[in-house]
Amino acid sequence: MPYELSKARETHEVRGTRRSGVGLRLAALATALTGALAAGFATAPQAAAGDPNNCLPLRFCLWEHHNFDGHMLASEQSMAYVGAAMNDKATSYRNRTNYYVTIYRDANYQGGCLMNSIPPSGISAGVPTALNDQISSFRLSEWPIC
Ligand SMILES: [Ca+2]
Repeated sequence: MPYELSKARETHEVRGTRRSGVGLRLAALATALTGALAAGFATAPQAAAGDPNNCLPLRFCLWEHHNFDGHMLASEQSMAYVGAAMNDKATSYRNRTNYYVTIYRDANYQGGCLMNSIPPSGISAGVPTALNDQISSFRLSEWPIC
């Protein structure tokens, strides 16, 4: 395919203003491909799923699935409720804040700590089974709470 496209381009250049039917069709195809790629990049969170660097500096991030995949939630502050899209779904996390992050089983920091407070730079591609799909709230603090 790359060969045919470049060949069509050469033909176009040689013929000047005249374009062959094949050249037009290839040009249309190239345009369609470019559009498809642009659309792919427009939905970057999906296209780049699985990359822990989707979590930007100074944020604590939760992902729906193992290996930083699926829906991602990012926050620079405590959340008394992670929201319906992430409630009881988080499986991997990354802490890029400068704070400890304590994760709780229930909303409003209730239900007990699910594990020791996560230190700055803490990261997990998959929490232990007992913690999986449990997190409902998390709190940032200067010192570990649990
Ligand atoms: Ca929960």
